[in-house]
Amino acid sequence: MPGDTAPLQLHVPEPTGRPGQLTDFSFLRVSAAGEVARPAVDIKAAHTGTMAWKLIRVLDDEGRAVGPWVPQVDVDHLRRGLRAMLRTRAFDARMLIAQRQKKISFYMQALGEEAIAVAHAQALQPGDMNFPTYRQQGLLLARDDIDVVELMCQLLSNKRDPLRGRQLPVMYSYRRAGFFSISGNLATQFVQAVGWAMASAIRGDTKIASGWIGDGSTAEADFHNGLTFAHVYRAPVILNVVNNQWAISTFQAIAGGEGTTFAARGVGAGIASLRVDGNDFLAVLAASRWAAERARRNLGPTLIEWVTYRAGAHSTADDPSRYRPADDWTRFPLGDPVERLKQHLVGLGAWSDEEHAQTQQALEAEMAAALKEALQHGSLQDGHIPPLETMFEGVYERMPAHLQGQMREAALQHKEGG
Ligand SMILES: Cc1ncc(C[n+]2csc(CCOP(=O)(O)OP(=O)(O)O)c2C)c(N)n1
Ligand SMILES: [Mg+2]
Repeated sequence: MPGDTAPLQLHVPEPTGRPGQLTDFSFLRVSAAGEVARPAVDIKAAHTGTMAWKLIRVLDDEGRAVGPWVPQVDVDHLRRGLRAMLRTRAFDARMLIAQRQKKISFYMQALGEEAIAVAHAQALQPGDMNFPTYRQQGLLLARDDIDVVELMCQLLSNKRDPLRGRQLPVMYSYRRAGFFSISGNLATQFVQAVGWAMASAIRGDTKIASGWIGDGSTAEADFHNGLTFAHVYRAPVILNVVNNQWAISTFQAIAGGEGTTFAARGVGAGIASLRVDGNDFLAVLAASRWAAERARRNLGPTLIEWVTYRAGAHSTADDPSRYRPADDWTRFPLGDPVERLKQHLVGLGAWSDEEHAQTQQALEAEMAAALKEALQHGSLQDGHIPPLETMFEGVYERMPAHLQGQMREAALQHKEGG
């Protein structure tokens, strides 16, 4: 062995900021608004290689919409989008308080990431199916036909919980809203979305699927398996990677975002891929529409890396001040999606500070009233939960004998236990 060879060593990526040390965000590789070309939807996957390293942005620092990705959208549509983002934020804020008051056991916010789900929802059509994670509540809160009282009853696991306490809080299920039951097993969303999309094509249907995954969860094998099937069969699916920089306390570089981008993973798998400013409502809308059109026209899957920042804690069981600067979000170069769309609409003369404040107030009142109503149906605290039998029901059309036996035994023990 030559004497001058240094011992081997591994590289362990570290975040560029830690508590007490400001983050260097230059790793984000931010492009200027309007800089990235908008290719035809039938572009070959391999030709999206350079785009996967850039960042598609529409809104500039003054809130003007610039460049080839400016979507055709009327102002009312954008006003609805802003309101839906504020609604999502108000819902989250109220539920966070409810958890701190011990009314619900657990909660997860989407703070700072609202534009992604809300604008994406606007790009899909009735009958399309999302396979979301726990941070896409914006897909539901963007809709007028989803009752927030019912969402709260799910969080409370009470008598009006439509899922009868059989899912963790936040793991909603709304087939009619194109919102597949949330799976706690992360990355399964990708294989399920691709499979659903393939089934839609096999049936000769016109519906497309949209799968969701976080930066951290791309390290799961399901991510790669999903990509292979999507590529090979040109499945009509949108593959969303929400890169919010963190997977609980783990920085995105640990999942492989340091030497390459998550969008570049898609190109490597033969899938047309975009890297998009996820805090730019107009860019999210435009890129989502582009991907949806590709899927609908049998041009195949699109992977989109949405670059954003998880502004809040991972969940109510997490304390991010232990592993990142407390004010990190306020220094994030892509800003706050609500403030950016607001600035754009104010610039168009279609929104104002007064309307903003009034909307916020009205939404806070809506959430407070909804929680009051939801609590009337009970909570974990007062024991007004679905009956024990519901734990065993709903799996088989006719309950097998062994489950009937277990159900009787559980009922007996429950009675004896008081
Ligand atoms: C297969 C699997 N492994 C681990 C977990 C535990 N877990 C829950 S959330 C989470 C972090 C996920 O981070 P990311 O994918 O970046 O999504 P984010 O929470 O940032 O939205 C982990 C490891 C899980 N739910 N499923
Ligand atoms: Mg993450």
